[in-house]
Amino acid sequence: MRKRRSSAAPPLEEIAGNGLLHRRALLSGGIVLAGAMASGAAATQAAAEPLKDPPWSLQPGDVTPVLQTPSRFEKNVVRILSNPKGEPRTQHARAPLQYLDGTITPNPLHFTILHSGIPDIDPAAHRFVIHGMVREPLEYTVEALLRYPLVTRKHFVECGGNSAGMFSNAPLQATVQQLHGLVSCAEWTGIPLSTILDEAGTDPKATWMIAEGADSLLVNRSVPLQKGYEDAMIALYQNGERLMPGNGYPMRLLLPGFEGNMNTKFLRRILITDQPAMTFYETRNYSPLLPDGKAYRFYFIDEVKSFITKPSFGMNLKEPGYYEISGIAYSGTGTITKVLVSADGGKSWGEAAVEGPAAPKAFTRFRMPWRWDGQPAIITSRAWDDSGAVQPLRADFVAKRGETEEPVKSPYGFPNQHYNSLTCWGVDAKGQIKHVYV
Ligand SMILES: Nc1nc2c(c(=O)[nH]1)N[C@H]1C(S)=C(S)[C@@H](COP(=O)(O)O)O[C@H]1N2
Ligand SMILES: [Mo]
Repeated sequence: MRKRRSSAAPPLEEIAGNGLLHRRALLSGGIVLAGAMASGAAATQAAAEPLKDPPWSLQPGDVTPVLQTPSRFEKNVVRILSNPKGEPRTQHARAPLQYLDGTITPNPLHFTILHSGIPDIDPAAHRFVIHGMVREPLEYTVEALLRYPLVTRKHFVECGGNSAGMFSNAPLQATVQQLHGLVSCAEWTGIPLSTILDEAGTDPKATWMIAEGADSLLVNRSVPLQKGYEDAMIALYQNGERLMPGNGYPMRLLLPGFEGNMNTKFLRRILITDQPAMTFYETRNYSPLLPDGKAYRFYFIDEVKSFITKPSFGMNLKEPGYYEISGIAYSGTGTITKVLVSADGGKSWGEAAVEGPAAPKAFTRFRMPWRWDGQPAIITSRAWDDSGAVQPLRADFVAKRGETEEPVKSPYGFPNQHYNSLTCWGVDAKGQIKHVYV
């Protein structure tokens, strides 16, 4: 252990079982935490003559490309495809959330679900139409839309089928990416949909809008018109650049907090009506099942949820000592206000540091200092939002929503949807991490 340089440094106060430390330790500067680290886990003593020149310091580097890609040493930070051989069907690409930090998913790594591939849309030829119960049906080019006043907001998109493997009655030994990789968060820029609704003039009797994409299945969903006036957006930019082709280029509907499938990509039509359309994707694929055999008719909101990304399944703790537990929390009903972390499987909890300011309906990063003593531990997280919603414990969640024998392998969808209960990582005495239920 290194000697503390400051006697004024606050003590590493343990606030919950199995070595969870007060989040204050994260703010106290490196010194306190360095004191908590086992030697070798972090910095080591520098040699008297440090830094020999490695090969890359001895000659000029590569020529600058017009488009940057990540270092070749990060080549495992890629998405996992559900159709790696290019099978032509619904294609899922899962985001490697356990290798990312912060709250933004880089565009090449944003998850995608494509029910009929990525259409190669020429923005100059694309048209968007709003019609139905409106004063005046209107047609827009992309160029015209780009001249409207734009807004920028950070929001997550999550497939209703994300975390479907968590319905399995035995914990699947799988990574964060495999279990929870159908969610991502980006800074979206676009036109508030209310601007377009006002311009077309919706009929006071209208209550729904049917959004339709320009891909070959013409994927469509019914959305309450009220959402269009609240915070819906026609998104044109994703993290500062035009949308990725797989995320809806040249424009998509963004419905903050509503399940991914409703966020129509390649948006080409909004039909204003006074009833839902009962489309394929809202009657068959995205109707969560209940244990009594009934199903939710509409289940729009991705509810409050969190999971630990680091450390997690697939990573091992090298030795006892200091670790930062870190993860993401988000909620379709508001802004994350609190995340509790446990290292003893939920017997005791400590409040994590929440990186702020937290944005509504967006990823919020939480961090928790932890001193692992080398004994078995179970780490997990639980989130709260400003609407008062709290992430349900697994027993309560399963009682209400059920679990399945084995996750059903269906090319069409998921055994069930909208899992938002806890994820628990069991650390054994060797530092190996398993997925466990408590
Ligand atoms: N036109 C169209 N919109 C679509 C889809 C699609 O295949 N076509 N997939 C939907 C599904 S199932 C989800 S979960 C989200 C995923 O958004 P992302 O691919 O940008 O992450 O887009 C939705 N919008
Ligand atoms: Mo989805």
